[in-house]
Amino acid sequence: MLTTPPSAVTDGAAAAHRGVREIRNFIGGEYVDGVRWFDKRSPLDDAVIGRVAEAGREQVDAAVRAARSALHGPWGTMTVAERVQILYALADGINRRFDDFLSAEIADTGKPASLARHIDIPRGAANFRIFADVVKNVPSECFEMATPDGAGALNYALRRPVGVVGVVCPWNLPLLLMTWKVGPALACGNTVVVKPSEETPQTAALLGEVMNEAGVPRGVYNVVHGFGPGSAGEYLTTHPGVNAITFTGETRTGAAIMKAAAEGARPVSLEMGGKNAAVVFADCDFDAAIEGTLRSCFANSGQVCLGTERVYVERPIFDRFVAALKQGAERLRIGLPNDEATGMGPLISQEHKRKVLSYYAKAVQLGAHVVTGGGVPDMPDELARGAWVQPTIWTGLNDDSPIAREEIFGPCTLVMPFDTEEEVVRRANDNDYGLATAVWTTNLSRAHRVAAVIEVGIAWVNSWFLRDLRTPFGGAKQSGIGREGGVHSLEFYTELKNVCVKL
Ligand code: NAD
Ligand code: 6OD
Repeated sequence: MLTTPPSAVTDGAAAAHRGVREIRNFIGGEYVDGVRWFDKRSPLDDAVIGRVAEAGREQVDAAVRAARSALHGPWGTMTVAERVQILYALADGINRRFDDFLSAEIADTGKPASLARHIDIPRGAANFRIFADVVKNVPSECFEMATPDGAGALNYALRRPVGVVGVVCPWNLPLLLMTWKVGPALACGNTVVVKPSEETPQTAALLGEVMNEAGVPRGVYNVVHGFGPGSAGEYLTTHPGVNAITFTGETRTGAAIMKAAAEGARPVSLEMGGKNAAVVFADCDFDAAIEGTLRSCFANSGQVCLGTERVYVERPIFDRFVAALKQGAERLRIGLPNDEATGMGPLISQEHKRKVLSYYAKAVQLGAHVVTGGGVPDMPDELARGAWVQPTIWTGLNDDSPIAREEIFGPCTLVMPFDTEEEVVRRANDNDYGLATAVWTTNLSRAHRVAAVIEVGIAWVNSWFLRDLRTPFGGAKQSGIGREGGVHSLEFYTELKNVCVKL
C-alpha cells in the first residue's frame, strides 16, 4: 500500500536510527512510496544519507494521469494573469524556504554552500519569476486580410500549452536546471512530470511542498524518482501520455530519449554535453582572464556543462598564463560545504570519481605534462571515502588527444598554445560538441569576429556563465537540439494556433 506522509523528506521509522532521510515521489499533490527503495550516498564520505522511493511503471503512470487531469482541470482554465500570480508565489515560496533548499542541495551534491547560496537556489526562484514575466508580456501577431467579398478577415495567433511535459534532469545543478524547465512549462499552462537525477532527488521533492503552499492545483507538478533504462526515466520518456520531453544530460542519453520520443512523434528539447574551449589572446586583461578561467574550469568541481576543458592561449603569454592558472588552482581550498573558505567540493559520486580519475591516468599515459593535481587530495580519515579529486591542469597534448575531445566533467583542463586567430578558431571548432566558449581579448573587433564564427550556442566575451534568462540558451552540434530561455522557451512549451475570423 502507498503511504502518504505529509512532507517531502521524512526521517522515517525504518531509517531514523541511521539518520537517513526518506525521499518520496510526489504525485497528484501527495508524497507516495514506490516499488522499492534505493540508497542516496553523500559525496563527502559515501555514507548513506537517504532512501529514495523508486517509481515503477505504476507510479509513473499515476503521475502522468494526474498531470493529464490537472491539465483539463483548474490549471487549464486559469487565465495567464492568475497563473503569473502563482508563479510569483512559487518564487517567493522558494525564497521563504531558502535554507531548506540550500541544505537539501548541499547534502545531495556536496557543493560549497557559498556557490549554492549565490547561484543554485536564487536561480531556482528566478526561473519562476522570469517566465511569469515573459508570458505576461509576450505579444501575439495579427494580420488583417482582404477577401474577395470585400468584408475582410482577421488572423491572430494564440499560444496553447503542449500538454503533459516530461522533464528529465541531471545532478550537477539540480534545482537550477529542473526549474529552468518547470518554470516556463508551467508559465505556458502545461503540467509536468519531473524525473530528477537519482543522485539528487531532494530539491525536486521539496519543491512539491512549495507547490502545495503556493496553491498550485494538484497534479500540475509531479516527481518520479529512479534511474534511466528499466526505471522511471525510461517509463516516463516512453509513456504515450507524455506530449513533449525536455532533457538535460549526457549526449548519448539525449540520443536515447530522442529515439523514445520518435515513437508518437513527440517533440524534444535537448541540452547535452560539451567540451568547451576558452580562447585567451595575448591582448587580454590578464588578471580577469585568469580569474574567469579558474572559475570556468573549477567551479562546481568542473561539473558544469558550460565549463572549460580546453584552454587555448596565445603563445606570447602561454608560460605566464599556465603559471598563474597553476597558482590559482593550488590556492583553491578543497573542503566541506559549510566552511566559507571552501573553494571546491567533491565530485558527485564514487562512480563519477572513477571516471574522472581514469582520465587523469589516461592523460599521463598519453604523455601529458601534469602542471598541477592529477590525483586525489589528502583528506581527514572520516572523509577518505568521499569523491574528492584534485583540480588538475595539463599541457603537452594536442587537439587529437581524447583529453581534448571527450567530455570529462571534472575539475581538469588541457592548456594549449596557439599562434593566429584563424588557427585558434579552426582548432576550437574541431570538436563534436558546440555548447559554449569564453573569449578573452581587449580588441573589440576581434571579440565580435571570433564570437561570430565559433560554433557554439553561447559565446562569452571577457566573462563566463553570465546569464540573462531572456536570451536563447542551448547547444550547437552534439551539445543540443533547440533553444530555451525568454520567448524561445515558448516555442517549445506552446502550440501556436492561427485563428482566422472572416468578418
Ligand atoms: P545523464 O545523461 O547520465 O542523466 C541525466 C538524466 O537522464 C538522469 O535523470 C538519468 O536518470 C536520466 N536517464 C539516463 N538514461 C536514461 C534513459 N535511457 N531514458 C530516460 N532517462 C534517462 O547525465 P548526468 O550524468 O546526470 O549529467 C551530466 C551530463 O549532463 C554532462 O554530460 C553535462 O554536460 C550534461 N549537462 C548539460 C547541460 C546543458 O545545458 N547542455 C546542463 C547540465 C548538464
Ligand atoms: O543557466 C542556465 O540556464 C543553464 N541551463 C545552465 C546550464 C549549466 C550546465 O551545467
